[in-house]
Amino acid sequence: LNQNAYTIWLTGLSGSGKTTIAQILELELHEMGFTTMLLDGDNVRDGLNNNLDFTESGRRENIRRIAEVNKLFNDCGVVTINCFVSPTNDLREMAKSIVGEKSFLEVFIDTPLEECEKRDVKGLYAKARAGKIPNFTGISAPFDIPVNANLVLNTLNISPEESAKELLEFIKPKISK
Ligand code: GGZ
Repeated sequence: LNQNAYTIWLTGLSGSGKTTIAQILELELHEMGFTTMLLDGDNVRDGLNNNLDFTESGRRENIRRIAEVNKLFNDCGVVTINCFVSPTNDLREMAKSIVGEKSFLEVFIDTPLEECEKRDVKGLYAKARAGKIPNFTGISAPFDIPVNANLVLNTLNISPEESAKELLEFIKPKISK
């Protein structure tokens, strides 16, 4: 494989745009000939991690297993793109130490809570406000501002395409052999 295996780790609130940006990035990487694996709630929390909840310990185990999966993919040369809320610096640091610091790129998708709540694509914020979803990040569970992000993408005034482009330019020199 003509690529350096890296773990690209997108952190941010529900509805911040992680998956949208990741999907565009993945297409662009494919066009450039990279082999990638995109991991998000849809293919991880519904399968491998379908016995985990959103309590602190549930999230910790979620992120631990995901990080171990990243390590496996990276070990066979695949660039991984992750879209997980991973709400605390502690969880992100755990993921980084499992994957290995040298191959971990933390990207903060910095969309303010007000904007995510305004979008409310899946109606989850409304449900969380109504008390129907316990431990909802940003409403009834914490989200720490990342202190160790390698890149911060502010999505308020730029499109997902532009964010993906910025991310691509940032990672290209690192993942290209
Ligand atoms: C946060 C929740 C919750 C709670 C369900 N808190 O917008 P989404 O729907 O697709 O992204 C959110 C996803 C978060 O799962 P993660 O595995 O990324 O979380 S963590 O890293 O904290 O383990 C949201 C949905 O699951 N969801 N309940 N209580 N997000």
